[in-house]
Amino acid sequence: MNIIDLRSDTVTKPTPDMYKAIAEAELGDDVFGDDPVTIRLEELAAEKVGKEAAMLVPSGTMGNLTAVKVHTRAPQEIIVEEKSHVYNYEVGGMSAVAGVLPRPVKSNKGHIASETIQAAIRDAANVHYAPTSLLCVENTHNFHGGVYLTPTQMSEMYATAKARGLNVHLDGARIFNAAVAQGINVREMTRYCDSVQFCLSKGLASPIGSLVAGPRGFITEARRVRKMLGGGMRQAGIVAACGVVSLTRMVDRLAEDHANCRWMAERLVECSGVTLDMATVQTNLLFFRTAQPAAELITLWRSGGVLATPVGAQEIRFAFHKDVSRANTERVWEVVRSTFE
Ligand code: TLP
Repeated sequence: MNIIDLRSDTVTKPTPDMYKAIAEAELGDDVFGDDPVTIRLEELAAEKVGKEAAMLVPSGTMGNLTAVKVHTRAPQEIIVEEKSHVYNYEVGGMSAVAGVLPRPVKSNKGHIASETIQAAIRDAANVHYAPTSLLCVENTHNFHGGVYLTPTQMSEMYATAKARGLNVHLDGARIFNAAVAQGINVREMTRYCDSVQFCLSKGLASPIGSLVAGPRGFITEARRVRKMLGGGMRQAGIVAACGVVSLTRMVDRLAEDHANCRWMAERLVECSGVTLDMATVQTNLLFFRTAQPAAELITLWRSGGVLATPVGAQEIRFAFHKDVSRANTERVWEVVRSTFE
């Protein structure tokens, strides 16, 4: 049986172009700084997000942790959104490795109000406090349903943070989904952050890899932190070759994932026993609540060849990506609808 895997957009397999690029990659040693394809990818990435420099890391988690460590000095506080990936799904690395204390705050689907940021800042003048030095934002916001932040929302948060002397790190794991969904250039959002992490290994279909981008001095320091974390890769061109394909040929295609996601949402929302907020259906992630236990449904669907992830006792996420075609989406609907009838 052909398995349709909606567990995550991280499951995508490399494209034929990627295998070809791997085979043709001229390799060096990236810790010595002489791997040509990695250099090319980093330059391309920096240019795409409008920053001075960029650095390849093995994962989004390492990218976020590296950025947090470079931006902060222990013991400081950093403001994080309460449902953010960096706060909930990165094993507390920011505390274990960077020695910082996260201060989680509420938001409107990832958009943190100016007053909320102001109220969360711990002033260095108070001897009791670990002073705040960084604001982390996430775009698209995974656990708010894959919703995007607009340039206006990003600029508001950035202005508030900068006025109080904070830096802003953007977890832009899916920032290209945010750009494609809004029909804008990714730079219209990344200009409102000091550093950004984005993933090659999600909708952009690379097997491995993320980039951290920011000012040149920031990236120089980030290279030291990456080495400390064990993320200095040698013939990294094997990975970077795929990344170049991701950035040059895989971005516009994300619109297909968004369309498949919407197609499915429009049908699921009509099912009795499903609660789904259509306003959150903006990119490739589809979250919905179910009357039945999520684990039961997921087991049933697995026997029909459909894999999905529970995100709560009665909540499920479907992630659409390049290995889920419209025909696959239709088959998922056939499998899923039968369990709701
Ligand atoms: N997200 C994964 C899981 O870890 C939940 C997924 O399937 O969505 N930031 C955001 C917003 C993410 O969604 C993820 C991965 C990361 C960072 C971390 O990236 P990796 O998995 O490369 O460390």
